[in-house]
Amino acid sequence: QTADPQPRVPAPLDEIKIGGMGASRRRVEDNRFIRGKGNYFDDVVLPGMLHMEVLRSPMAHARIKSIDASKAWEIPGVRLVLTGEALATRNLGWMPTLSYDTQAVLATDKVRFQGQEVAAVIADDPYIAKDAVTAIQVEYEPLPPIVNPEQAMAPDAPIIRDDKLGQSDNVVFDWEVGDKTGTEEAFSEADVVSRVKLHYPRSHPSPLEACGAIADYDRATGKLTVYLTTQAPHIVRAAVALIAELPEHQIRIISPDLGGGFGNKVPVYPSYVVAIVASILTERPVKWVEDRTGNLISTGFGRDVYLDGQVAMRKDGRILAVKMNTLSDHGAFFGDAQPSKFKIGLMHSAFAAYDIPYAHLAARGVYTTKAPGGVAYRCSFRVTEAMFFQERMMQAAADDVGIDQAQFRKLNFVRDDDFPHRTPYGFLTDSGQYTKCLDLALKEIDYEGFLEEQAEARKQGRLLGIGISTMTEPLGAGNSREYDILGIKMFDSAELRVHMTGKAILRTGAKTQGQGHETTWAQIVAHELGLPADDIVVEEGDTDTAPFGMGTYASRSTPVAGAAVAMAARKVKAKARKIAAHLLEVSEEDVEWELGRFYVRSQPARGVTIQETALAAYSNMPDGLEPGLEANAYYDPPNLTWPFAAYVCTVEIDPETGVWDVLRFVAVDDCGVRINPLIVEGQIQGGLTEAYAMASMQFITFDADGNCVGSNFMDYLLPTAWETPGWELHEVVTPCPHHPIGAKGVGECATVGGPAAFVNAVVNALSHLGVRNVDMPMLPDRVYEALTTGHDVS
Ligand code: MCN
Ligand code: CUN
Repeated sequence: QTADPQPRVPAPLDEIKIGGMGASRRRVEDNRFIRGKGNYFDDVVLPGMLHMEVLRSPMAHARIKSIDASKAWEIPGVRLVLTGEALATRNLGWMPTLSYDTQAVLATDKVRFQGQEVAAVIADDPYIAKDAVTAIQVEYEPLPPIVNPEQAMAPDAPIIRDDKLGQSDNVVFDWEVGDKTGTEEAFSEADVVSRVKLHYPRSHPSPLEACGAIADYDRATGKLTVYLTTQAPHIVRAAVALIAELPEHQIRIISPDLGGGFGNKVPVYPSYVVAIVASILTERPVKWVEDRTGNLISTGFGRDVYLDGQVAMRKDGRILAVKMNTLSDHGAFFGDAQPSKFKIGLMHSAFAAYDIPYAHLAARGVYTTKAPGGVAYRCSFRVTEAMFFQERMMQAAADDVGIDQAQFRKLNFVRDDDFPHRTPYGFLTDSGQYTKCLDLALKEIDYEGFLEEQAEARKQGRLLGIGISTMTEPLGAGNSREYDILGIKMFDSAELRVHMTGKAILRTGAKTQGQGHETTWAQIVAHELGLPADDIVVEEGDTDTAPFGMGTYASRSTPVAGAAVAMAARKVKAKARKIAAHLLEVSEEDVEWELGRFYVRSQPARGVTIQETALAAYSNMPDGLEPGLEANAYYDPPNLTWPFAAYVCTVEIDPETGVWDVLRFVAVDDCGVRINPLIVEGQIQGGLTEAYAMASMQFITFDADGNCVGSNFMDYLLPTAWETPGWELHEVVTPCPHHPIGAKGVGECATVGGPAAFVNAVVNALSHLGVRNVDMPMLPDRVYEALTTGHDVS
């Protein structure tokens, strides 16, 4: 006879098994994507839907003398033809951009870039609409095109924005930041000054799904519903309310599954506005699907910035100061999507990883007759340019002062015990282990071994090179003291509702485009509450149901919305604890928590699961406590997050052709605590592939007439699995000190830090020939020119 068995204390939940923090959970959204069951906007078919096609300008710069649409009206099936003049009578000829400029919706006075929207036809089917736009006759009087900043600033340059009162040149802004006097003084005391001139070419995010909209205005209810390819649905709702003067509660923006965004789906494009107007006028749903060329020639591009940079050093290699002069080409309308306060985005985040006393940045932006947009392409508000320039300047400086490039970086890194650290341009970084990351990358690539191999190879006329790129970048805009877009502060939100059976729905103000939020947000809730991640459905992108948030770009989702998810879950947990105390008949102070379960401190076997508290929230709540188990959180982060990356790349160049091959690429990323390591690695692999694309093959150029070269995927190249090198990924974890779960953003790190590693490697392979720069994209003919002449190629 044995005594009654003691009630057994249940084994604690295994966080990884329930899909919590750190679980490499497979992406739940892929269940539908790989079965062809995604719900993209183009899959939406509404009864009575009409189709819109846009007429684009064939010229870069021309006065519009007349538009004759009579032939288009005559085509059977055409329901509406819209021109800028028709919009202007409704006060919709122009719209605001995200950078406090204006942009023509449909051109009236002039066209200002090739591909600009001039008119639109709405018809019964897309083919009629396409035919009908070609029947619109526009008489243009050509004006001189302006395809680079030099032309824009020439004294006799035509003024592109003659629509703007008081605009007497083509300058968009002159902006500066940093300590000019201190920087000048430091330069005067320097032993060595290193100088480079670089261009970061115009490139394009080119998501596989181009942009589009279905606008559906219901006259009976007054409600406007728009299915839209947007990364920021609430910003669009606010913009539509302001532009079209519609009441906000009558506007519903639905951003369905997106086939990639990469920044291309942040701006509000003219055709969106035209589709909305067309639906209001026809009282029918109107669908507009952008084609590939339209996407490449008219929507948000990336970069197009020239740099003249200098580094002042002591001869022992310590950097005393840096100077950056940037000249950026914004196209015809200043449409950068970026925080209001900063004219050239976060370019001044450069050199944040290095302990440098003084820095100064002078930035000038100019108008040209090229497409507007700017900042897009996995850039975090021009951090991509900042880090590229920084790491190219670092390599040139190391060479000029005669110190090994790895050693030179370590010499100037902010030390681990030096946080919080004020960067030379005034940001506050808070954590990092820079030397540890770089050392790991150097060890993995066998740095010393490669240098020996390189020296040996040079004797045989082979060209081997090694390039390093290290950087900390600001991700997760941002705290409302400094960050807003058009005055709206950049906080974000989450709303968590736990049903009575312990299943839950989570909504946030972010909007996934492929990053896997449906998977990772559920993991944060699983971590906080012990609910299995599979029991939590995540919904984003519908402004009628999602809490207000600023959307997904600048890798801000994890730093801001992800933090809101944790905070909402914590509020739910606090309420569940009260219910648990009631169920366990003890006071709240005596209730302890382990993952998924509350128990009585003195009697661990007496407990209730989170699911049991959920049921009680609807069936057995304590007196005086509101029923239900849900919470929302608006999160205003105290600071940006500062992930770090050390990328090391080795290449071999074929001296006969200039073709360069990546031998190895080692990436060490520190993005703090990783919610889902599998997704993080996917983000880094994708980002490195885009970095490789820009370094090797991508650029949007213009001929002397302003024609866009790169308007299709024959000219604008996307790397396939065939060209793409293999990536060797490693990690270091320095938790973010202020984020509720210690995570930092990661979505853009590899695209931001990657390009310089490739260029530094190619330049390093040619350095003994006297080459100090080859501008991107490093096409074989450019590399060949550099290696045969020993000159820089830009
Ligand atoms: N994550 C994680 N642990 C961390 C950080 C992030 O598990 N410490 C996960 C997140 O939960 C999320 C993903 O990694 O599932 C990316 O998170 P984050 O760094 O917060 O970036 P965002 O979600 O805000 O995504 C934006 C970023 C940007 S700005 C561009 S551009 C870009 C990018 O993401 N566009 C993409 N990656 C993309 N990936 C795909 N597939 N498609 C795009 O359009
Ligand atoms: Cu700038 S590309 Mo991402 O920030 O959407």
